[in-house]
Amino acid sequence: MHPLRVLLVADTHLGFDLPLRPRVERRRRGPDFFANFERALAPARRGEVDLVVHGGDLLFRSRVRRELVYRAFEPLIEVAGGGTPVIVVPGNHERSAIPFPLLAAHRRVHILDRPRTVLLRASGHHVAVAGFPFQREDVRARFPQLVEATGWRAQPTAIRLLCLHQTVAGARVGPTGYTFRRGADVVRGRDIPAGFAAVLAGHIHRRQVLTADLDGRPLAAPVLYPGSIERTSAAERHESKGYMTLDLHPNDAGGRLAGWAFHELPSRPMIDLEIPADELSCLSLRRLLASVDPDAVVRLEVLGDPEPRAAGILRAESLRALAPTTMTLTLRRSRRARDAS
Ligand SMILES: [Mn+2]
Repeated sequence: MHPLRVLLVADTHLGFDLPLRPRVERRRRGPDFFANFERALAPARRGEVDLVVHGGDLLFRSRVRRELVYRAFEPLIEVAGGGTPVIVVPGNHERSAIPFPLLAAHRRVHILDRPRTVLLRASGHHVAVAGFPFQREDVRARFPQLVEATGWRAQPTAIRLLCLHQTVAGARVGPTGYTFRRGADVVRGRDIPAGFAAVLAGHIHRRQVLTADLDGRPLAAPVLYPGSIERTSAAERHESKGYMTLDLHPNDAGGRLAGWAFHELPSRPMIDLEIPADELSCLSLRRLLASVDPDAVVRLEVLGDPEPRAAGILRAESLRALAPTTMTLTLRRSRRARDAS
């Protein structure tokens, strides 16, 4: 029998840098997020996967205009319409924004809007997908009861998946690899019960797979974070971005993860540039900006206080004129300059 192939995407943050009526014409990052979401779903549109799981944070924040919500759900609804079931874990950004009436019409889109277990038949397999929406309060203490509240144990299914939008202990983020350990918002590895083939998770933007708890003991099931599909902050600047596919085999213990792959998506380089205030001129700045990838997302920091006559160069419209039109440039005032102002 074929393995069950699952496509896992998360933290798409749609709507990021996508103003409805932009005041100025400059390159925005919003379309990059939509483009990568489409790229991530392409295998599902081609019928190459049996199930799609969105691990949460579909949208970039919880209060968004209705048009954006529809645009964000549309690709998922199309995938479901093509015959592939879709599971969505509500993340911290969309619990209140999900258009339930719209989705209710699609019997293949399932939202884990409360602790529950969805039973599916996909590629000949009986699959149980358990999960619950993002929990802000004390998930560490409540995790075991939340998992039990899904009702997963009542399902003697040969492939079981647990879907979350939470931090699991041992997850690492940031350029220096900060590791989450003991907070009230951090799930203990040992609290993941035996009986699942894998834990499919969103919330952590760096892609990773956890297989052991903080003491090095093997987890009852591997925890897979595909990470975000584009960089949402400078802390992610060195990370590759993408989505995952998983192959699962049935057995009498809830199934087994036979293999997984990370599929990298294109993402624009994120670059920090510095210029000393006393070297600031149109010419020097143009040269500096021309020295890096014109497609980059650049943060420019001016070290020190520019002279009044040079300060005009840092006005938004002047910066736009000096940077390549393909660049996204933001100004980051140095601490020294801020303290002085
Ligand atoms: Mn997120």
